[in-house]
Amino acid sequence: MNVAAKVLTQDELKAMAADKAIEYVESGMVLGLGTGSTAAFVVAKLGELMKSGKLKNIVGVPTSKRTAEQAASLGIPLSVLDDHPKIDLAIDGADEVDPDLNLVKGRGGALLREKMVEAASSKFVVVVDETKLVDGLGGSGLAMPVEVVQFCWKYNAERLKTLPEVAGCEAKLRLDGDKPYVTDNSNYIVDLYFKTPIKDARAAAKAISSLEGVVDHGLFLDMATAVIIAGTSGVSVKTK
Ligand code: ABF
Repeated sequence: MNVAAKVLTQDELKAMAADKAIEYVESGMVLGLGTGSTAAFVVAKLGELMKSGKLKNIVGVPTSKRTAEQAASLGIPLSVLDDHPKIDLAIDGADEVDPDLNLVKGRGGALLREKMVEAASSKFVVVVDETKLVDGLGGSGLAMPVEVVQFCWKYNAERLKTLPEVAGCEAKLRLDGDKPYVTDNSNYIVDLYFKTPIKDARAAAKAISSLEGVVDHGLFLDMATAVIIAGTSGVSVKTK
């Protein structure tokens, strides 16, 4: 009898990626804890393994208030970069992954803390399902976030739009209902939308960062050590 292959849900794929990522974790590590639905599977798995005693003496450095709450509810000891400036391993999701393992992150709104924690990590492992793979960053047509100070955000949105490095993009203030979305750092997010992939992500990152009032952006270039991709045909790991 022919048994049709089971179609996996996106959540099942995310859980598969998380299971693989947790293999990188060793007792005694300081761990950067990501944000988002895929990272939440990693935190849940970590909580289980710590509860069963298979992993011990882990300290987690969360990348958002949301993740801090989840980790605390699972009894994972938490810290901050001020007390643990060197992180052994960070595991987090992403919104887009290009063939060189450069990323767009921050659609979940936690880009600044994610970038700070992941930049301080010796290893940064990214967990995604295969829908996140793109040929070029910005290519999904979905948001590439820029965290800006609240002060004169419109002025900054206009300036972002006119940067030649991101020519042709649209810039929209992220909303939470009918109010501006406010990040954990009390800033706003201006989402950039591209019709075609960003030609030179490095130049775009530099130009965006050069604007006063921009706090950070969702281009995470040359940061990932490995990307774990869960797809219908299984889990694969890409490294540089
Ligand atoms: C975080 O969560 C973000 O950088 C990214 O925006 C998002 C991905 O979320 P999900 O795993 O829910 O798709 O990692």
